[in-house]
Amino acid sequence: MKACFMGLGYIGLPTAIIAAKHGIEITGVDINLRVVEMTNAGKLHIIEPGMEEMLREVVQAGMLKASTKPEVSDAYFMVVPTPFKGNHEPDVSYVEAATRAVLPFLKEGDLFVIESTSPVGTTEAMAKILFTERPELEGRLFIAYCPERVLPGNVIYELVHNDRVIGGLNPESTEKAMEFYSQFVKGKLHKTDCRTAEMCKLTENSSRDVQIAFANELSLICDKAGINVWELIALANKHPRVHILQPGCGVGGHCIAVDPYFITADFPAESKLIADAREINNYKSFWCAEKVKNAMLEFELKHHRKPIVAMMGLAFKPDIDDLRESPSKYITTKVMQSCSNAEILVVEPNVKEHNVFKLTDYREAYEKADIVAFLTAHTPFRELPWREDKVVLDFCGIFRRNG
Ligand code: SAJ
Repeated sequence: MKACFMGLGYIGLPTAIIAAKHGIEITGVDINLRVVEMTNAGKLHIIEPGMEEMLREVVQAGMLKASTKPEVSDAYFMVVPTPFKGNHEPDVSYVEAATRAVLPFLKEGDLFVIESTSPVGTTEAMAKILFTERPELEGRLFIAYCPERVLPGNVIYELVHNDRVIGGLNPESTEKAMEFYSQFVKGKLHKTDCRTAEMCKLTENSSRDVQIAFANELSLICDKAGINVWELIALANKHPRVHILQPGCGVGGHCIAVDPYFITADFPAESKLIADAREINNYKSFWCAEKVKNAMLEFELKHHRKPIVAMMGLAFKPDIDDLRESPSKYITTKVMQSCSNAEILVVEPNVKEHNVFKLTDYREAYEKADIVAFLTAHTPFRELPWREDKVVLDFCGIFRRNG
């Protein structure tokens, strides 16, 4: 069987690699030439533990090749980004472009699957495009939506072991997509229709966003009330039916900070809680930036000199190199913009070089700084000793003390 993966990003590439390892001949398509060249050279352009060896194996075995153009296959997978526009309206133009790119290659009996997170109705909309452009294929293609659920950093395990929801345009399409995924997914495959599958993905990430917003709201309350929020949550979670998540410096990434808008944009009157959670999580980043700026002012008043500040972490969550939609990056930028003459040391141990930020080693920055703001809870930061002589703003619970 041949399959074509449109998009070799954080999800498309690992899925293509795992499918190739299970005997499916893969063409991986990306518009970025560097990604194509690196993939063909067996080099992973993302950080994902264990994935590079697997990539090398499937490339050497001739089971995966990357290209900037699709090839005739039996199944086509749209795994491209779905960002939002300035007004938080979802932007499905990449899904549409990928759909149009595979259009000329489609033949009777082919499977067409969208994995990209998409607003409700996208699969039907893409089916309409396919059948308008290729009317002879109407009723002769299998079209389905199957969202991914993997957690970056644990992709090899989760791609295979997580349950998947598969929603076809019709029951025959669902069955055909189930057949494909059953080749490499060990988790359960759950059948539904495409609208429910689309909404299911948005629901999963909105649910997490709402729960994190609750933790972040608690952190704001505790800061005012003089209560250690980490201790509070640990104690409340001793209740058998309470499972509060951890506060942080906001919610980042390209999923949880984005997907809820796909619901609020289409159903604004009905999604008040989801919209509020987004606002709370965004506000938390603003609040953290203000905290750092205030600490800098206080330091200057007390010591009659400008402080050296360490901004610890740029990635959107611990132990990854992904800076997309990162609250830490937003906070660092805000602080640098409003305190342009202060010495600000930017730390991100998972990135070697950055085109905007000059990066400093985390130990050196911690040693040198008067004010240390922990933004991302990277594991190496946890080895650092607590220092009474510094102002430590522990936004992500490195020492489990309030910032
Ligand atoms: N965060 C907190 N407190 C927490 C947990 C997370 O502040 O207790 C923050 C993180 O620091 C990060 C953000 O939330 O900034 C998102 O991180 P995450 O680990 O919750 O999720 P992602 O974005 O890496 O992956 C999510 C996952 N979805 C759910 O857990 C419901 C993953 O399973 C999805 O596949 C992925 O989105 C996706 O691609 O949609």
